[in-house]
Amino acid sequence: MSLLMKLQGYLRSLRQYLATPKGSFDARDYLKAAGLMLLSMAALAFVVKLFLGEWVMKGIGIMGGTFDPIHMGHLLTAEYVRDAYGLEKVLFIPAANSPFKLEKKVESAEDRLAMTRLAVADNPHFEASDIEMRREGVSYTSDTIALLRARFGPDVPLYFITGADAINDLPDWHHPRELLELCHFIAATRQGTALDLPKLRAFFGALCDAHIHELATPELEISSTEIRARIRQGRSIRYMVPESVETYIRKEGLYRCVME
Ligand code: DND
Repeated sequence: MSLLMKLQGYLRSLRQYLATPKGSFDARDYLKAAGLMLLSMAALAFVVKLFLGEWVMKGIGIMGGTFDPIHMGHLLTAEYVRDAYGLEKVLFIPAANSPFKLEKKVESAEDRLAMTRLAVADNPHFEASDIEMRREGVSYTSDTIALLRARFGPDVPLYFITGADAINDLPDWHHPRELLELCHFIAATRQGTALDLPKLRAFFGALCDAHIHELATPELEISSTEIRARIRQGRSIRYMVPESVETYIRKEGLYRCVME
């Protein structure tokens, strides 16, 4: 029996159900009516996915960083991008061993993750992820994005958020082409930083314009380096980091003796 005939059968049953005094309605009719309802719901879901797919599938932002410590500049940029791109959420991923900072002395991965968790706690769209903390070795972004792509599936757009200064070095990252094929990059442009498009186009070709996007974000000239220096000098870091992060830094005595 064709699908159309089955559907006509179900419709007949439904009409019959509505027209029949309820006492004479038997179990098979109820089953048919339930089947019809399920079929209608499946058809509706299919139509929504087909026509509203782009709208339904909101993107996921990924803010990777050493976060030593995380500060208001990171948070403001992430929120600005989230709002501009209508992202469902932004994952903050502290790097266990940041590829370009392997020689650098940084606070422990646990402390940086704890500060990241505190910093994002009051934003329902933000989430701290320990995905890089659970891996041994260098925290290559290409490995992280491959894992996230597998977790979220092929259709959900992934947006890696980064400062424009960092994105100009993208050709030097681990497996840069594979990485850029798997996700989009949002380059948050700040004062004094601009995308080096000729360099990026020469390296990535058409993928550059398709997957690298520039977004002018408000400038908050804060850096983790400055925050660490101010802590060593006994100066205030209020309003540079969330209050909860400052409390954690003071409580754990971070950055007091870490020399640059
Ligand atoms: P950083 O060490 O620069 O992080 O690392 C950024 C991300 O790039 C991490 O996920 C790294 O694993 C990844 N990376 C870098 C190099 C090579 C590879 C991967 C590879 O796979 O080969 P920071 O904590 O210093 O900064 C985090 C982000 O915040 C950066 O994108 C930075 O540009 C940005 N930022 C600001 N944005 C707005 N306002 C401010 C900012 N200060 C830093 N004031």
